[in-house]
Amino acid sequence: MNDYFEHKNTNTLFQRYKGNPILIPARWPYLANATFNPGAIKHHGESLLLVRVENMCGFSHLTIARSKDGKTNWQIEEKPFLAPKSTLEEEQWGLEDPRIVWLEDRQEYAITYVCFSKDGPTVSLALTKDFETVERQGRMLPPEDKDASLFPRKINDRYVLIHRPIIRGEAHIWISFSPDLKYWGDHRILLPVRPGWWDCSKVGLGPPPIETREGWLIIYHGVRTTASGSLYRVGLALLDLDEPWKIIRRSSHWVFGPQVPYERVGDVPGVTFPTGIIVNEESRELRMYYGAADSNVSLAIANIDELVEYILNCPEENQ
Ligand code: BMA
Repeated sequence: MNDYFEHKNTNTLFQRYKGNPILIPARWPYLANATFNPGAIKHHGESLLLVRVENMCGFSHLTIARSKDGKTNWQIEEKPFLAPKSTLEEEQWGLEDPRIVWLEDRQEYAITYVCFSKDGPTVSLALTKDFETVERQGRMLPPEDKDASLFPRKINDRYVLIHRPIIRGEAHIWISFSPDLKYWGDHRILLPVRPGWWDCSKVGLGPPPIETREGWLIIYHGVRTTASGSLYRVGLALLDLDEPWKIIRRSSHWVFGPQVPYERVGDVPGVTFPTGIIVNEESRELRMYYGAADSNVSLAIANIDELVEYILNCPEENQ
């Protein structure tokens, strides 16, 4: 707690793209109330976003948008890629907030997304090789669970999942392990909420973990409930490469949060909710795609080495 007056300005780590918001419901090819919280991945040289689209019944589905430069000229598909199936109990109230990783060992993409129904939110897994056909694998863990992503590779021969169950009303980030993507165990709390801090009410993983030489870089959202609603801001953590349940550092400051009108005005004001990243290994540019105010998709850009340097300089005791 000795860095209340830290001098480095954390507000400059991410730069908002000048053309924000990049995707809005008014430009959708079909009627939509909100377009937000997208999964992101490079596919055939293009940036692919799997966007959460809320329809006018208040239920969400997931639709693909592609762009050559990742910023402009988004080609939005006319039909959802993943829409709730009437025969699946867990999908009755819609599909939300996908995260995407490329699983090298299986040569396919894994999409973890939230299924909503009267049972509460749960995380389901779908696999695709081409973003044309998709195979649902069902629920990964019981409700209530959200904000989940696989790591992009096995660690010590096990798949690893970060997720956010709510247990006894507490919303901490957990980590779990599986030999086969089906049976999960070795569950433990990874990043707890910090009473009193900006991330005191809830925390949840943002985009998938990013492998760096120094550790797995984690971008997460932290929530504080205020008199006029919830504020969703963004923090960083760094996990040990081989033992990812060990936290090397956790930022004491938030590094990104609602500031500009398209983040402060919308269906849920005061929300910045990152769910997708695309990293350019050569230029070191990290593009963070996020939902703003539960209404639009926006983009913020950082340098990955600067993020790692920043987190390594955060004091150890804030874990
Ligand atoms: C969370 C999720 C997100 C949403 C956020 C802010 O609980 O449901 O989909 O963006 O709340 O409303």
